[in-house]
Amino acid sequence: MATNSATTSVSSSRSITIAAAQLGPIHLSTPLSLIQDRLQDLLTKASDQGAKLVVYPELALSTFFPRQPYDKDEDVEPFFLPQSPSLLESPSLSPIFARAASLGIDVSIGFAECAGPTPDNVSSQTGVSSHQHFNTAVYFSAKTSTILAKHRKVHLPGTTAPKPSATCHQLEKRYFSPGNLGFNAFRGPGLVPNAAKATASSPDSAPPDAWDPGTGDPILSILICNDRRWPEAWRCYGLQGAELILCGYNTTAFNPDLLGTPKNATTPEAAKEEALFHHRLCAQAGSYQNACFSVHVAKCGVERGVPGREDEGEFPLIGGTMIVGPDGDIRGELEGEEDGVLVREIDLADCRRGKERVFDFEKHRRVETYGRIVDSTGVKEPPLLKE
Ligand code: ING
Repeated sequence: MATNSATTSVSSSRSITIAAAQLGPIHLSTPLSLIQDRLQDLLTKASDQGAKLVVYPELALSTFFPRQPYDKDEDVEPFFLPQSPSLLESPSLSPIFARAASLGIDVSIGFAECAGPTPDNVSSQTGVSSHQHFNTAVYFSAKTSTILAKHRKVHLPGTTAPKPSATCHQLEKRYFSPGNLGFNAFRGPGLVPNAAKATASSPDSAPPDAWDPGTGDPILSILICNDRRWPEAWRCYGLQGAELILCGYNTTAFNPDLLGTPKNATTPEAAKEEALFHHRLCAQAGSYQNACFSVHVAKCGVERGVPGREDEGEFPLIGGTMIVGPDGDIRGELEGEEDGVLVREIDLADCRRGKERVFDFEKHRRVETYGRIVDSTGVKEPPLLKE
């Protein structure tokens, strides 16, 4: 069990001790009960180090099943959590939430969500399922014992159909619909003392200038894996004053069919190093450019298991679990690719420097020049030059 903690001697009024709860591989054959034991064990380890907020990876309740081509609904459905009973009562999640509530710890966790039958006006991803499926993460508040927020992964990498020649696949577009909830920041109650609260004179619909920015309950946001590669996603949260972004991921270490083979990274080892470089680049840039903390939590190591076949198959996932500060600085990174917790005390007041100077959006952004960002989905090149 890799653990790593560092605490500062002086706590400020907006300090929170947070934990990244990294998971080693979950194989196709790993029983849910064992996964739940591992999640509980990480919660205990984080609690023992004083954490008040624990972040688990993307798809933390199953193997990364989009690496395999499934054709039948009944083969895929078992990976998904049904909405009813409510997620709070879900047999898969409720033991974690119950323990978190008893420890007074907030939890963010990723899983495959079944949102019920596909509405008539929505085409199911590829006909693999008659249900609407999302790659989802929720935030559970210990103070209120409720699920405060849900994010459905917007950016789905890979393809809808397996490539015949591919050795491993990235089929999230086959099994999930793009997230339909957008990017909505939310506040976490009970995490910092003396947070400014809505009062009769400044009800929760009060205009944003009714209170000093950065004085309310912490402004939290959720990204899932590939979302972190898209600056637009980060900026949607930055424009809501996000102070801490929670991001779980399952990132492949070697998948030439998905990523191509760069000239300088032709071996699996070199490909893994490149994947780690891009992971850190996205995390540090996103935090810096939006003056916010971010915590990135891996499910990592080599996942195994191929449905209907004896051979185990190998799907290597990178580690790189880390906590990044609002200046893009890495506050801590976990070694290894097994279950482990990275605990850090962070002071949200550190965000003010960037938010009130270099990235004071109100002062420096020029939205009248940004039209292309929402008007164009793909690239439109300038016209060719004449001879
Ligand atoms: N996985 C990967 C991710 O975005 C990927 C897919 C890997 C895309 C490497 C590009 C480069 O981290 C998921 N699950 O999104």
